Amino acid sequence: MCVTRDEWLRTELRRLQGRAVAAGLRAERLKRGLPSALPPRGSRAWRRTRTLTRTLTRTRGLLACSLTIAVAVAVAVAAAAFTGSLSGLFDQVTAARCLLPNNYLVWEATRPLSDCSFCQGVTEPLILHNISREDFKQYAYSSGPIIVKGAVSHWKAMHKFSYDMFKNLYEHTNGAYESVEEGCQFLNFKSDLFSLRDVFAMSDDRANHAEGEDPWYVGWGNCHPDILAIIRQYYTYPEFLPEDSELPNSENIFFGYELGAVMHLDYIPRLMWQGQIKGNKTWSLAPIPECDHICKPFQFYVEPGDAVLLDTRIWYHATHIPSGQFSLTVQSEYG
Ligand SMILES: O=C(O)CCC(=O)C(=O)O
Ligand SMILES: [Fe+2]
Repeated sequence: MCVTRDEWLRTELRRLQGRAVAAGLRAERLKRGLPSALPPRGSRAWRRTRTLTRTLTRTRGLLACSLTIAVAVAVAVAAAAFTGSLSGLFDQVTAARCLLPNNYLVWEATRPLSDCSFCQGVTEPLILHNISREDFKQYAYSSGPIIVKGAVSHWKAMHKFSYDMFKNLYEHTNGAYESVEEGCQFLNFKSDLFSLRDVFAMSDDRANHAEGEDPWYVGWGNCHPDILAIIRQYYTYPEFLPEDSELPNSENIFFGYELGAVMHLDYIPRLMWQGQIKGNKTWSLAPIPECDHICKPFQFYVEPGDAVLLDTRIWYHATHIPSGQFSLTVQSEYG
């Protein structure tokens, strides 16, 4: 089943600890943990940390390499408490050596705290049927989760999209793999496949999850203009989304067997929508840790043809595919 949010955070912290020790930080200081290195809540230094984390959140995209921001913030806050210099603090953080690639743990450690009204009392998705754009207005831009049953069942993609179709497209389009490597995101989750080339180089048996073969599950963004033009012939944006909503200029595909996506938050500018094209999928949602005392985790289930909407920036989410089924999803954003 899915990794829980807490298990995932623990694993990431252990990995961070290992890399920090390997990079020369003293183990006994790290053992006390990051929270003990941070100033008491409400103190002046704590307020400075919050200002800094907000600044970092806004400027994250500009940082050329990822720092171990969590560690760097703790060290820099301690230094700034001595010197009282906030600009010095920022310089120290941005000048630190890279210990980690830019990853979810770093993002989690630097995101602003959230108030919990978005998840209070939410224990299941809102389920809608045949909703018009006009009727959807009252739900649009809510943090979700919402399922619109059968909303994409008319897409031609329901019959057309498959592993082989995407393999064929990527193998026969000049510069297609490079476009993902250079300009789009590839997510391998728990799979041992580290690029789209690896995905489409799998044996037929593994690709079809034949008996005895390891399951796999990946997601990636399509940003090659020729590929986008072809695949967009087979789906459209859900008709109920507000006419004036801002949309990104590419869509993502998630596909594979069993594993699904590990528990994570997304660092994206808009709300998420997706159309479930093949297979059933279980979603596990958990509130962000600061809301654990008010909000509870829960799961729900989607079927082929359903659309799912969720603010994946504030709901931790993981997915799981029932054994033996192949799941394929088109995913994008609106806001
Ligand atoms: O569809 C999935 O398995 C994961 C999707 C996801 O993480 C997202 O849409 O943000
Ligand atoms: Fe996500």
